[in-house]
Amino acid sequence: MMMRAAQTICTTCPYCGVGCGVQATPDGRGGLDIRGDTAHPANAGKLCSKGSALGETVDLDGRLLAPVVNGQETDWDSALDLVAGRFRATIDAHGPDSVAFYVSGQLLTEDYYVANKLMKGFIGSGNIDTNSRLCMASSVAGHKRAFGTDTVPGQYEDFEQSDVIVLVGSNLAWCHPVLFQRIAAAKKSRPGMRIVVVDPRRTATCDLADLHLPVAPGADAALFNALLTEIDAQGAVDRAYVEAHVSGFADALAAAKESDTTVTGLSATDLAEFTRLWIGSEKVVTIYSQGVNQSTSGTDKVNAILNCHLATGRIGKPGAGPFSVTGQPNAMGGREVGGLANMLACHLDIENVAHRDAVQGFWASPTMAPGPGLKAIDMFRAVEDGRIKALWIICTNPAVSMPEADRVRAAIAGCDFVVVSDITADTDTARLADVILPATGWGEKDGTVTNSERRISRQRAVLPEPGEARPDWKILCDVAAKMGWAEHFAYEGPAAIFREYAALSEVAGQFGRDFDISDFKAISDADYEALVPFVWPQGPTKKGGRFFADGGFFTADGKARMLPITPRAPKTALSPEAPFRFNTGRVRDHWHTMTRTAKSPRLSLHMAEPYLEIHPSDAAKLGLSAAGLADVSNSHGRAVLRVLESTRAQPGSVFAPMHWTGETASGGRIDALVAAHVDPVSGQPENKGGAVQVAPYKAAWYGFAVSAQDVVPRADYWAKARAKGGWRTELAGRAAPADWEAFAREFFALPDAEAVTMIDAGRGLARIALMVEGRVSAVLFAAPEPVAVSRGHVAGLLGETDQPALLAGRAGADQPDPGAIVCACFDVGVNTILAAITDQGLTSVEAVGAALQAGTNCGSCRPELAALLADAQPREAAE
Ligand SMILES: Nc1nc2c(c(=O)[nH]1)N[C@H]1C(S)=C(S)[C@@H](COP(=O)(O)OP(=O)(O)OC[C@H]3O[C@@H](n4cnc5c(=O)[nH]c(N)nc54)[C@H](O)[C@@H]3O)O[C@H]1N2
Ligand SMILES: Nc1nc2c(c(=O)[nH]1)N[C@H]1C(S)=C(S)[C@@H](COP(=O)(O)OP(=O)(O)OC[C@H]3O[C@@H](n4cnc5c(=O)[nH]c(N)nc54)[C@H](O)[C@@H]3O)O[C@H]1N2
Ligand code: SF4
Ligand SMILES: [Mo]
Repeated sequence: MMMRAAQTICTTCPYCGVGCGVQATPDGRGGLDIRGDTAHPANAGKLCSKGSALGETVDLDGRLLAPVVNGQETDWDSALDLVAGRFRATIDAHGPDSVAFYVSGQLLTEDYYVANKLMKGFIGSGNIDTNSRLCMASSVAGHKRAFGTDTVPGQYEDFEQSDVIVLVGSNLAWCHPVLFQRIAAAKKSRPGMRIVVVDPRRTATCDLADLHLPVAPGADAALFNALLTEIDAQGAVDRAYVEAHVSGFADALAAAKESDTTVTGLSATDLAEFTRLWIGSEKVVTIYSQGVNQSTSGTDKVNAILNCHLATGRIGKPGAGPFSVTGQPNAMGGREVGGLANMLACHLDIENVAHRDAVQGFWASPTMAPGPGLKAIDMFRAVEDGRIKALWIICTNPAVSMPEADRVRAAIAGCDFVVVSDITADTDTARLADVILPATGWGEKDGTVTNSERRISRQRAVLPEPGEARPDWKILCDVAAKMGWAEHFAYEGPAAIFREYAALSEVAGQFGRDFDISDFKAISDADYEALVPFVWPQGPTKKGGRFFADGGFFTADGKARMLPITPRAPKTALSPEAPFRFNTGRVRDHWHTMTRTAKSPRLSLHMAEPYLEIHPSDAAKLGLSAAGLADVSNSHGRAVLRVLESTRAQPGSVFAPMHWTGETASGGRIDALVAAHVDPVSGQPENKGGAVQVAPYKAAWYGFAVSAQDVVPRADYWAKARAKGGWRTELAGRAAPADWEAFAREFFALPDAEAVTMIDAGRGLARIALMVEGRVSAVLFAAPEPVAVSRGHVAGLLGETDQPALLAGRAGADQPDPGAIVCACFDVGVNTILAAITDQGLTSVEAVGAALQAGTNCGSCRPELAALLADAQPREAAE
């Protein structure tokens, strides 16, 4: 592969659906210098902590660089022959529905397009589904029920133009940080703007809110039914809009009036304030995310929200509309290109014979999926019971991220033939595969993605393709060719795929669908290379902009549908065996199963361990100790998590992040505890409404270790993360080792290192540093209680030569412990910030920035700085 010259390339961030533009310049050492692209409309130069740290995640450590068959590296030709041969043989023996693809909203549109074409048009099955089933399916279904298509009506600028923003089940401050900052900036310049957050937890997003509604888990539909009832009662219905453009108003209102508002658990005052704010402003945007979608009533929640916007005609207008924010960088692109089992490309319907025939004609394909395939949860059930005998998993890690993850892991392990395409050599899923295929990753591949506001941007390669890695579209086309369809998959590159896709959208346009990018059907390779971000549609009838201000819905009569909604509680009832509501989600600086963000020490410092957020009153009742461990269990599985007491949780509800895997912790795979109950319309699982038992984890000892080399932890409990110059590992065990020094030598695999020890066997205390060539190579602190050493200080000891200072556990008075890192860009810890607040009398986020630089680069930590200012309580370094 040719090395590209070290020039700056404009590309798009591979993390969240904000879709920020990034300028990347190779640093000559295999890494990248990263800046926000000031010309990109999504972010105008800003990046969050994850985007800013992209340069630290592109090294080749842990990368999969050659095809692997049964644990042995091999060449592409043999691997592809095997994959094509096994899929062909399985289809011949058992029919097209005996195989499946499980793909990802992190694929580029061009990858997605060929995966969908191969499965639906050539293999002839609908069995291609994606992790977007766990993410966007309820929003897709809600949109289709109301609008006739999966259309996001608004644009990001609506957030800045609105007077009231309601965030429902969205932790925007952590999950879409640049959008959050756009809102924060708008509120600063127009202080009259009002922000409402609807979330059972008091999240970082609440730090910007004028009103936080701690809604009972699952009760959002009841809340929006209450709003619809008030909209009617207060005469706020837009009669003209409803008359001209909406059907179903009367039934929807009648159902709303029947609905029991008390299930929301909200006070009458809070409810009245919410309806007053929402109804009182024409310019209201309701932003929603996984607190809405990931629910067994997710689609109903979506429609309850859409009902309110339709009844008031507040849709598709500047500063007004419902807005589903997408999770993954190409969640939206996957929806457009037909990546879900129940749709065709370009928003055409798989159930519609005319649509199917048109797509088949366009593809000139030998067959066509006769109808929808299996949705994610059902797909893995079919893997479990042997109906699916060959499975190809691309760009996703279902052994960690699927509900009932232990069961899914066992199903994959038991499948006759499993192929995994990934960039990472060791993932929980790749470990189960017969064949692992090396894909090129972000920074090495070319294509397009669509963000939450329908804006299509280019991802561009800036680094060489490493080892034998190939782009995902290419791997799919290679397999298609070996299965006998070479001429249908003979693309020279992503531009050719994009042209074909744009041409197919013209066909969709003829059926009156919204998705039309036919302006690009003859785009040249050079123009594709230079493509600037644009909002679809781009076709003969409409170019960019909003939808539905003047009606024009994609239903037979052109009217939107309001739906009667009857709220339902989460499917899993609480019980004496599982009395706590189990809520799950994300942290600020990690991305999903951490295959990339865990490479960055500074991203690993914000939250270094899997944890359980629990209200202090519950922790006290259960006898959990503040920095101890919790045993979390139910009939599906078990996890062991660090206790994080916080009044941000409601009593009776606990929260755990989804990021930790079998690679990063002993008991952090929290999806093992999530029941696979799905929304009946969308098939999306209820990741937020489970039930668990919580008990203290009885450890005889706790430890904290740092090491220059990676370790294979041998302890009952462990969780490891990158630190500067090495690794840090939290440990605990049921029985203390008899000989601490021997344990340390074995643990760190340093049998001959010089040991500096301070061991008090009677009290179970051990402090051991192992020196190699006079420098600290590993340090272990162990005690019968959670080890109270300064993590940052101990991690900083690696490479030190000064023995006496080694085992103090914290720095001297001249070097205060910075505490858990709050500002990842400038490495500023919580204790440093608190000290500056007290000593210098700082009162604003700006003042903290001026004093310490914290919060002045990416700004992702500004909500936390605001919270620290509001409530100057010291926090545990274990966070
Ligand atoms: N840092 C970071 N950012 C990310 C990601 C990441 O992994 N890390 N992933 C991306 C992806 S793919 C996605 S899908 C998005 C997700 O973005 P978000 O949806 O904002 O994130 P979550 O943390 O999953 O959940 C949001 C909130 O829903 C709340 N919630 C739980 N139950 C309910 C309920 O019944 N009602 C309401 N109203 N709220 C409830 C939770 O308490 C949580 O705070 O983030 C994207 N951005
Ligand atoms: N309990 C609970 N579970 C959840 C959620 C929750 O809120 N709670 N959220 C759900 C949601 S919304 C989502 S989106 C999912 C996400 O869950 P996953 O999709 O399983 O998580 P990722 O870690 O993003 O997996 C992406 C994989 O693709 C690899 N990869 C990265 N780039 C490339 C590439 O270019 N090509 C290929 N072939 N591979 C690549 C990465 O190494 C990684 O192994 O999790 C879901 N699971
Ligand atoms: S907000 Fe952050 S993670 Fe999301 S696209 Fe922008 S830089 Fe990337
Ligand atoms: Mo997602």
